[in-house]
Amino acid sequence: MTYILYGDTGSGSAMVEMALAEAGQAAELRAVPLEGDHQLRAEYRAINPMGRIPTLILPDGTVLTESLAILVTLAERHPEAALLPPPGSTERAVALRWMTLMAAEFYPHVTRWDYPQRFGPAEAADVIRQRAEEMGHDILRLVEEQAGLKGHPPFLLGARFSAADIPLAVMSRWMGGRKWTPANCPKLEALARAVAARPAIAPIWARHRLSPAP
Ligand SMILES: N[C@@H](CCC(=O)N[C@@H](CS)C(=O)NCC(=O)O)C(=O)O
Repeated sequence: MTYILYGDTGSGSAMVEMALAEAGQAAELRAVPLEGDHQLRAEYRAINPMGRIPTLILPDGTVLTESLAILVTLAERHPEAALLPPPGSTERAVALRWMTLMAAEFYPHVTRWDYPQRFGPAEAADVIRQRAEEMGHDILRLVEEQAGLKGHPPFLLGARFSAADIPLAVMSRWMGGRKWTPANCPKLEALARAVAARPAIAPIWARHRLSPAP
């Protein structure tokens, strides 16, 4: 059996596709269109009760949800790809810090931006959306200033690419980020461009329409 990945164009499943490609792993892609809320249908919720994508089915049939858990698991299962520095290393701790920030703090703002009606009355939707975008941008600014990015070399860990670069790059495109990030976070933008240019990732980046700026 191979990996099975549930996802949609432009969604968080792009990050998992990129990690799989960097690890040289094939995956069967199964579409769960967010347009029309297919992720909330009973047949998909039987797989991922949160009604979210991505979901990765491991070759042994285990259901894995949560993008952070998926990326770390792929790094652990394919050590030859060196998607993360070794357990116990300082570099791994740094990678996990910023991966967790993006998954635990940034991603929920994306939910508020995408689905403001879940968080308040219809007349509050614009305010909820705008605040989610501002708070997301605050996090990207924090990454720009505090994550030790140098611009050159471009990655979180310097010259060494890691799985931590994937959520930083992909999420920096969301919530208006295709325009906002190049204008406001040059080091994060350099990281995103370097991730987008990686041979294994470039076709996935293009297919998920992560650039150019709209
Ligand atoms: N905590 C989840 C969040 C996943 C998530 O919010 N995915 C979005 C797509 S990028 C989604 O499925 N949204 C649909 C919905 O909330 O109904 C993760 O890290 O994987």
